[in-house]
Amino acid sequence: MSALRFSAAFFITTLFSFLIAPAVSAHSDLVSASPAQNEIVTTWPEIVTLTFNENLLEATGQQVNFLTVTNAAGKQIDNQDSTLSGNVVTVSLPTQMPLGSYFVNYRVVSADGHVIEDSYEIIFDSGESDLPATGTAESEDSIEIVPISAEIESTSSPWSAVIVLVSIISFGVLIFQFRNNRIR
Ligand SMILES: [Cu+2]
Repeated sequence: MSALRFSAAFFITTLFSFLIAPAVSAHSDLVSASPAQNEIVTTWPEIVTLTFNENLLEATGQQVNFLTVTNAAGKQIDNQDSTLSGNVVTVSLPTQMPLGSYFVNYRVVSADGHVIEDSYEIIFDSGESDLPATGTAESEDSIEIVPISAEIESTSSPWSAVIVLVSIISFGVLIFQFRNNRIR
C-alpha cells in the first residue's frame, strides 16, 4: 500500500469514526417510569409519567412524542393528552378502570434525533389476589431502572478533540502527498 493510499484510508477512517461517535453516545434513555415496568398497582393511577435521562426533541407545530395506555384488548384508554416537558412525558388516565393488565406505550424522539419506541405492562390488582397468578409471577422484577451512567458520555470528551486533530493532520498529509504525486 502506498503512503498516499494509506493516509487516504486513515483519513476516511478517522473522519467516519468522528461522525458516528456522537450519535452513539448521545442516545436518550428511559430512567424512571410511574407506574414502573410490570408493576402491580393496587390503586388506579391518575397519571403515567416517563422520565428520560435528557430532554427529548420537540418539533414546533407537530407532535413527535407519544405516550399512550391501552388495555389488554389493545384499546386506547388514556385521555389522549400526552405532554412533554423537557425530559418528562405524561398522560392522564380516566379516574377508574376495571382490574386487569394495561400497557404503557411510548414513541419519543431522542435529543440526537433517534426514535425510542417501547411498550411495557402494568397490572391493576385489588391487592386481594383475585387475579390469575400470571400477574404476581412478574412481581420479582417490578421495578426496573436502567442505569444511566453507562449511556452518559459527553460529546465534548477529550477523545473528540483528539479525533478532530488526527483528522486534520491526516488530511494535511493526504493533500501533501497528493501534490507530491502529481509533481512526480
Ligand atoms: Cu441515539
